[in-house]
Amino acid sequence: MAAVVLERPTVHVALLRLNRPEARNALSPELREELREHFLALAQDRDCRAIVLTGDRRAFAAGADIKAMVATGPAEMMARGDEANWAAIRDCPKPIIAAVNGYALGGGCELAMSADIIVAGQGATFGQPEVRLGIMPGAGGTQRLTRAIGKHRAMLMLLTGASLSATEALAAGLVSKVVDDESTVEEALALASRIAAMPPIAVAEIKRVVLAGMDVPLDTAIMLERRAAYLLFGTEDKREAMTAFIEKRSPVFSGT
Ligand code: DAK
Repeated sequence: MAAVVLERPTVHVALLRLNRPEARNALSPELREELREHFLALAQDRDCRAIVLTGDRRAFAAGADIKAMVATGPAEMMARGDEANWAAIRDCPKPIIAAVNGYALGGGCELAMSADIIVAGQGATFGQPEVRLGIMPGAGGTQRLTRAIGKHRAMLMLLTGASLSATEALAAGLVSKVVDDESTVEEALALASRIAAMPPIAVAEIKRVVLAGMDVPLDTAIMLERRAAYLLFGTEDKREAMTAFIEKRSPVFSGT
């Protein structure tokens, strides 16, 4: 049985479901490789314009698979090449929406934070409990959490393993919105469809500039923004969108 299931629920939208419910969707090495393969393929798939990533009602993902790490030393961890699995998600140019129900812990929280938008069900729980296992986040958690919610709240979570409820995560700026548990995937798919209906080159450039701009000085980030903004004036979709506005009709985007 596949550890990650790909569905195409609506036009231009891909839905990836983590499928290890018996292990709270713990991120086994096999699951992470499957995720990498899906993200690499969807990155190249011109028919895919937005990706929703979800788990099940009990868990988005309860972290890296502890049973697959208990006897593992640093050399073997490095040799597993997990970095390439995370890089495929990090470098995916398509917008990614995490639809989180239940536990998003450890690597599961890091996976959610790798998304561009996080829709959380009311019962969702976010945390980085690695310290309790004598380890620490290794897939961006110390950095993405700190950037998302600030040093002092991040330290509280990282040093104690304390988790946040969905409402607390929203107040802290860790998630984009909170909805009823029953509506999480539906809401994420609706958002994905809205984004998929936008001009794809503009969407890709916005994502690229927001992410690249977070890691460089403000002046450099603003220069990146300006260059990308000029570039969009050369697209067919810009011409179509502005012409459609003036002609009072709906635009039809070609992705060029
Ligand atoms: N790994 C393996 N199995 C897990 C698991 C996990 N993270 N989480 C749950 N399971 C399994 C349980 O062992 C149990 O299996 P059986 O006993 O039925 O065989 C089954 O899922 C159901 O779990 P529970 O009975 O515990 O279910 P509950 O609903 O009562 O509790 C829970 C759910 C999520 C609160 C609890 O299972 C739990 O606390 N899980 C562990 C959460 C955790 O500590 N997560 C952090 C893992 S460490 C790195 C990159 C990344 C990482 C590290 C390094 N590098 C690149 C170096 C990341 C590390 C982590 O994420």
